[in-house]
Amino acid sequence: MSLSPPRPTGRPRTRRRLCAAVATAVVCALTTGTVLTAAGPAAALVGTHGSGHHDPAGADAPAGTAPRITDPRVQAELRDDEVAALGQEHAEEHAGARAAMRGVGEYPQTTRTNRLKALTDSQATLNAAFDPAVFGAFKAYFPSPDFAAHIAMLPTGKVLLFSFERIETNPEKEPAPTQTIGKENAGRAYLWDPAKGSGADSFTKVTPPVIDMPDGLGELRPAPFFCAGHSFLPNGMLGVFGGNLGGNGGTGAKLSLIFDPWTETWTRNPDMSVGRWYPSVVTGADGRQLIMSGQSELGWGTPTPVVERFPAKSYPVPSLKTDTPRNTPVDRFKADAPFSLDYPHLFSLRDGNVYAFGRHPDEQWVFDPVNETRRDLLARPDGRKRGYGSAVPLPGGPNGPEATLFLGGDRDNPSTLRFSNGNWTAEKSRAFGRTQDDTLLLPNGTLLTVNGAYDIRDYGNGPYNPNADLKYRQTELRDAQGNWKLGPVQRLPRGYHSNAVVLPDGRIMVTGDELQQLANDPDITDNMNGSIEIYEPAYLHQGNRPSIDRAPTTAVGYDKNFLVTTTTPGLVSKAVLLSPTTATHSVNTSQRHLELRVTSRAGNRLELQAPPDAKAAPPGWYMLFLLNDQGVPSVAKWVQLSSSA
Ligand SMILES: [Cu+2]
Repeated sequence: MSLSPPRPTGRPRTRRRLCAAVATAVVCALTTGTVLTAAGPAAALVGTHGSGHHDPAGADAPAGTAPRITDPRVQAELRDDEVAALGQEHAEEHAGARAAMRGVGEYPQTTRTNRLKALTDSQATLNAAFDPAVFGAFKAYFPSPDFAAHIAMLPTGKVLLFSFERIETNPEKEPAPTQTIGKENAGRAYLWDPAKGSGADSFTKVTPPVIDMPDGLGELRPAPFFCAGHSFLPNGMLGVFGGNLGGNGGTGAKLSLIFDPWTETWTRNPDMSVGRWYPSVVTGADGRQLIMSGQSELGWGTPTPVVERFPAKSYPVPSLKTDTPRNTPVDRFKADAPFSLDYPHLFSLRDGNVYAFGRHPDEQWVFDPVNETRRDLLARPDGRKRGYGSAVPLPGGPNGPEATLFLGGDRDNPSTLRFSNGNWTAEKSRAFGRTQDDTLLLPNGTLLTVNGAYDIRDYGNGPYNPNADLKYRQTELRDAQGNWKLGPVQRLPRGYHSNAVVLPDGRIMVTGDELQQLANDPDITDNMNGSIEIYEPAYLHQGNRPSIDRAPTTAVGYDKNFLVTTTTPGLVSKAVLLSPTTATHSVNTSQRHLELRVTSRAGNRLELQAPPDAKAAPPGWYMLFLLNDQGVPSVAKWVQLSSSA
């Protein structure tokens, strides 16, 4: 499929603005302090067009007389309709930009095959030095039908993967239809069922609603919900907000969608009031979702300060599996969230407030969801803007998390910072700075960092060069005392649009990054566009696991005691609730780890105490693990916490 450039609709507002829109087609998103240039020698043809993508006004767009085109690649891109609408010179500029975006020519299958073999071999060599009982081990690697720019661990045990239809197969070009207007700007989604193994039949397509988009073209396509934000509702459904309207460097869609894991279907609700491309969504103690930030329907450079809430306050919170929100709108939250940078980290912490940590150091706020107010927090003391990178609420015992750890997002700085009790403190650094990383909270309370890169579409050797500095493949492990150590390497380097989740059996699923998946696809002509790798933490290599045999099958109320049974009572010393997570772009608002009080035990029966209230643990589905005294977890049972139980 060919790359669709922005289509001029009528007169451009200004020439420079339209040029900038074309130039920014080489990136799907914009980060701080980076200059991306279009890939390949053709970039020279467009001067500074490919850089300065932070400035949607295109202040550095070339002016004056363009040279006559002699390059056949550029001539091939010249479009009669653009010549007619824009004039020869300007149309040539656009043609040059498109030629640059098309990269340096074919990317042969043999290169893909050889690359994957080289990565497979080097992974095996490097990982031979890591004892699985200490560092864990990468086990499986298999094809997936989706790129998985977005991921959600569902309470059915299946994993929802969603992204977009690619517009390119050459990993030296931009594969996402961010700049595409019309039906090729389309979403797609799949379920992976780990219970069915890892073959093609373990995946099911779950196409989002086929809709028209307000882009003036009237072309139906599966909803372009990529670059949206999401979190879970109390009944296990996933609320997805925003997406890609197309063009102008990242233009927000107003979409409001629900994925129902019980019926495996999508529902579209009335639109939000603003478009959002790169918003963040968090579920609060009241079971409602707060939706913040995102570039508006006007395009990149217009992050919306408007905060919206789903369901609107006058609509019920869905808590039963059958409570599918339909015709359910958002409403406007009273306080604004004027983030200048998108995809902030949001967490609902122990006091029931929503903490909103912007990527700009001065944009740190706390929201009171009851009074709908905003208050300033201390600025982040590193004083630096951060790119996309991970942040995790730290385990805080039975009362839920109070502190948050900030890790990635700064390619030059490996320091980590903790926010707790209103103050920032330094914690131990990781081995090197990385962005686009994902850090997961494991059942035993330790942290695992996977994925990462130098920058967006940059693995250390320049933009759109899939040949990575292989250090970014290395995992990093943080013990309960806060010490980091480097761990085994994953097969693919995975940066921008990478993802990972903890599976209920305690394994880790790693996926995402369409550029690397295209660069290493063993067969680019089949429908398996992506890949999944499975990492087994050290706790799966440390002897017998506890079992959990029975857990409540009806919702558990807050502060209530409940029974579980185990056939291995001698192996059980702790019980932990771990939330299933949903993530994208290194933003994971749903992570949460609560150790439960064991109130009594007799034989095979343990009585556990549920978290005290919804502030400690928002209503919803959790994975309940039993752990031995070394932190080896059982396979989890799914438990629902409910305010009405
Ligand atoms: Cu993106």
